[in-house]
Amino acid sequence: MKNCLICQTNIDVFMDFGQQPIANGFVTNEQFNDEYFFHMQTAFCPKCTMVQLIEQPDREKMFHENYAFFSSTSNYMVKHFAAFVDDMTARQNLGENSFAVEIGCNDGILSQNFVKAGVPHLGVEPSKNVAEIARQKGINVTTEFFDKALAEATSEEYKKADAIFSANVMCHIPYMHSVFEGIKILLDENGIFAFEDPYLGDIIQKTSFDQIYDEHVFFFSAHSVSYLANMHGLELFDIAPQITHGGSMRYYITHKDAKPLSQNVSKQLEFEKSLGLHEGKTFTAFNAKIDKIKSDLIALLQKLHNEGKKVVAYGATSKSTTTANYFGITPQLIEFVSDTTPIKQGKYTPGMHIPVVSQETFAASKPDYVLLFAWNHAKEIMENEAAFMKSCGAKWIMYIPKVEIIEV
Ligand code: DWN
Ligand code: SAH
Repeated sequence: MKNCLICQTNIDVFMDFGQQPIANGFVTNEQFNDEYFFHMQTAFCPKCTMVQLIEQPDREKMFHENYAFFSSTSNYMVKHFAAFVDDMTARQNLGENSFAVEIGCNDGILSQNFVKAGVPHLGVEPSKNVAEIARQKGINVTTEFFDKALAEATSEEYKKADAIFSANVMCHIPYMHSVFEGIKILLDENGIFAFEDPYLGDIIQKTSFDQIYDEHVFFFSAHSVSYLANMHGLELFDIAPQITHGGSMRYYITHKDAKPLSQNVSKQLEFEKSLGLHEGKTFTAFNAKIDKIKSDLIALLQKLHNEGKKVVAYGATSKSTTTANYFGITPQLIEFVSDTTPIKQGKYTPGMHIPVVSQETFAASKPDYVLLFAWNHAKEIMENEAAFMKSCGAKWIMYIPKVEIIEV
C-alpha cells in the first residue's frame, strides 16, 4: 500500500506493467547487460483523483547530459508552441518590460519565441545537452531542476514572472508541492502559470496506455489539477484542450481570485464525471482495453512474420518503450525503428534492443508494413512519407486507439 504523492491518501494499484527500462535510455550493444529496470505500476487516488506512478526512477537517471528527446524534431510542434506564446502574449500583453519563465525548455522550441519578440525570459532545463542547443538559439537558460528553491532564487535575481510556461514537464515531476510552492512565490500577483500535458480523459478514451512510462509520474485532469492548485492558494481559472501528443490539456492557473473563473473549467469537471475519471472502476476497464490491443498487435506482427513480410517501425518514442516491453515486441518481429534524432541512431531501443536507424536508411529500405510508434505525429509523418510508402506499396500499422492497417 502506498500513499498519494499529492494528498497522502492510501492508493491502490490498478495496472502492473512489470519491470520496465528507462524510456529514453537507448543503449549500445556493450550496455545490453547493464540496463536499469524499475517496477512500473499505476494507481488512482480516490480522494484527489490523481492518477500516478507508484515508483519512478531517480531524476538523474532520466534527465542528464545525454537526454535523447529533442523537442524540435516535429515541425508541427514548432508551430504549436509559437501559438502557445501568442495566446499568452495576448492574455498578458507580454513585451520588453515583462518577464517570462519556461520550466523544461528542452532545445528551446517554445522559448525561442521570447527571443524573437524581445521578451526578457528564463528557461529552466536540467538536461545539459538540450539546454546547450537552446542557449545557441540566444535563449537565457539555467541548467537546473525547477523547484521551490529555484523559484525563490529566480524571483530574487530577476523579478516576479508575468507568465510561467511549461509543456510536457509538470507530469514528469514527483515533488509537485515544491513546484507549486515555487509557482506561488515566483508568479506576479496578476501573473498566469500555463502548463499543458497529456490529458487523462484522452488517455482513457483512446486507450493511449503508452503515455505511461518512467518520465510520466502524473496523468492530470481538471479535477486533480484544480485540487492541487487549491492546496497552494492558487486557482485553475481556465483550460483549453490541445490535439498534441494524442490529446493534451492546457491548464491556466493564477493566485486565488486574481482572474475571472471561466465556464470552461466547470464544463470540463462535468465532462470528467461523465467519463468516470473520479472513480476507480474506470481504470480497471482501461486495463482490459490495453490487453485487447496487446493481443491484437502481437497476433498481427506474428502473422506478418510467419508470412515473411518486412515489418519496420517509425519513431523511437519514449511511449514505444512501454509498448515494446509490455507487449514483448522483439527484433524478430520489427527489423528496425527509424528516427530522425542523431543521438538515438546506431543504438538499440531500451529493453527490447531493436536497432534504431536514420530516416535515410528507412528511405532506402522496402518495407511491407510500418508500425507507427510516433502515432501522435501521424498527420505530419503520413503526409511526409506518403510518396515513399506508395512507391514501395507499404502500409501503416496503427495501435492507438485500436490495431488497424492503413492503406496509403
Ligand atoms: O513528454 C515527453 C514528450 C514531450 O516527448 C517526454 N517525456 C519525452 C518525449 O516523448 P516521446 O518520445 O514519446 O515523444 P514524441 O514526440 O512522440 O517522439 C517522436 C519521435 O519520433 C522522436 O524521437 C522524433 C521522431 N520523429 C521522426 O523520426 N520523424 C518525429 C517526427 C515528427 C518525424 O517526422
Ligand atoms: N517542453 C518540451 C520538453 C518536454 S520533455 C516539449 O514539450 O517538447 C521533458 C523535459 O522536462 C526534459 O527536457 C527534462 O529535462 C525536463 N525536466 C524534467 N524535470 C524537470 C524539472 N524539475 N524542472 C525543469 N525541467 C525538467
